[in-house]
Amino acid sequence: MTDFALSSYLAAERESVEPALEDVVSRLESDLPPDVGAAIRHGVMGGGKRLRPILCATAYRACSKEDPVPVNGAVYALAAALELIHCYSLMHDDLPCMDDAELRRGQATTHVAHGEVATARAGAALIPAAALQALAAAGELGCGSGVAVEVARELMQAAGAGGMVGGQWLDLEGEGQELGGEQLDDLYGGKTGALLTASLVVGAKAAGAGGPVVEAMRRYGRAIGLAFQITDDILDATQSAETLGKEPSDAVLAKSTYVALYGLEKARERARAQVADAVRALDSENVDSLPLRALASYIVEREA
Ligand code: GRG
Repeated sequence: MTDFALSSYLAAERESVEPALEDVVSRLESDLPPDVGAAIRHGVMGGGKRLRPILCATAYRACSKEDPVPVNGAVYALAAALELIHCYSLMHDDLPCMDDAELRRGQATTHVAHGEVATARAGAALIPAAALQALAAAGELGCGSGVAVEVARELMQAAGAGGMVGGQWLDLEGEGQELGGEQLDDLYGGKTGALLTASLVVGAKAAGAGGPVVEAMRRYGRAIGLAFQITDDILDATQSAETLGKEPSDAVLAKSTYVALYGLEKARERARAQVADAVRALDSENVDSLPLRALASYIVEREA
């Protein structure tokens, strides 16, 4: 859609995200029992696309009123908070009492490598760590205390029962059942969409964006969140565990998916329609960001 060099952008962004994550993980390791620290390192530093922190940092830059946007490492400290929640969710999602998965990001899942007890504790420790990380980083970015609290609240609301945790409940309850389209949209909006949306809203709020721009970023986030999960369903149905670096598949877990409900081609169409809506959301508030436009397309074109 544009000649924006997204793969170099993503690689450079990942290089900025990793040290921010390393910083939090080493602090947590020094504060927590060694087995919990080791499980946190495994679950957080073991790869991944780092999409949520990249979206957060990108939204921050897109919404900043400063020109040029000052280079400030605290943006990645803020962005890291999103990845801490994401990583905890993957660690807990893989536990035997949930998806019982052994492979994630191309390696043994955290409980396989470090045991269920350490993994449960590590995941739990990451939730308050993420809230504190968001508050501290917002302060470092120069946000006033009101904005810093809003940023942390946005993150915790998205992570909670009205967002990701609620979506996961629906997901677990729906195993073995045939869910309808609306139910699947609710499930995906919570399980996957809430944190992706929060990534954008947190970045926008920390940059001082006003209400209409924040709402445009929320709409963009919801749209790419749904497009992301539909694409996940398509990849799950069409790629091997080796390519995806994770198993078991949705079919093995008897989950309802967009592919099962609508078929591959309709699922692809629906994902593309969400990308178009995401771009319309940017246009509606003149958010002029090549990376956000390119990221929306990447969400549906990615191969893993
Ligand atoms: C106790 C009910 C209950 C919930 C706890 C476990 C949990 C909270 C939530 C699970 C949420 C979850 C696993 C959602 C899936 C989101 C998703 C599509 C993950 C894959 O994201 P990618 O592709 O992964 O960005 P990488 O590895 O690239 O970071």
